[in-house]
Amino acid sequence: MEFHIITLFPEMFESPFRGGMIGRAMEAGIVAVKPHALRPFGLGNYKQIDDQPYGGGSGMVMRPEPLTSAIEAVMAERPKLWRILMTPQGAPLDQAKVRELAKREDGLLLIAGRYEGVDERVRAMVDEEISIGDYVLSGGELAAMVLIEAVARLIPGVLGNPQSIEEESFSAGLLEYPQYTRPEEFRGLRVPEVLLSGDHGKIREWRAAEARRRTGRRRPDLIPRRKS
Ligand code: 6GU
Repeated sequence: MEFHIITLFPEMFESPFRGGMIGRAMEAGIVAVKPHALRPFGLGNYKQIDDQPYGGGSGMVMRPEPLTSAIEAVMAERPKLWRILMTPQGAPLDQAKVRELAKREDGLLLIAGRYEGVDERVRAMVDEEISIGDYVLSGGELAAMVLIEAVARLIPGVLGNPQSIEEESFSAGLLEYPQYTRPEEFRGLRVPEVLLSGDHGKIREWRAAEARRRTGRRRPDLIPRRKS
């Protein structure tokens, strides 16, 4: 699957994906990350990208022409890319959305805007808008990388062990249960006895109960609502 990114900072996308499982998937040809520099599409001798907001106010706004030209140039090569504007005003990225995007085999085109904003008319040029959370980043680049990382690991062949994905969706929407590895006792803290018991039914029950308890304490907003 191809991830294209339109960005003022294409070099940001080089090192983060080199190592790890995504790096390996890139070498294997399963995943490709293709940044496209926005600057050459800028206007005039100075390759201007942004300008002052109509109506006044602080901060600069990205002009529609360079973004539109860049989107059209990439789409001319890959007409089926699903276009996503990365913006704090977009729909929040969650695992359900990540799963949905992982099915878009024709690839994604992520447009990294700057925080102060892009001209409203650019919205007509994209298929959807996505945010990675309720906090401020100066640009959409890191948000695009988060999205790529989350989506790429769901693509068949990227993750070493496909069962870990099934377990993630099995625990659908809840936080993970507590995990332990060796040693059995560390600084007086013991691994729960049930995990050493070899009773797989009991272990499954314990993990499900712990996942629910932990989610209720830490993230009550994630507990599925009862239909009344
Ligand atoms: Cl997608 N962009 C920016 N600039 N800030 C964000 C974001 C995106 N998601 C959360 N904060």
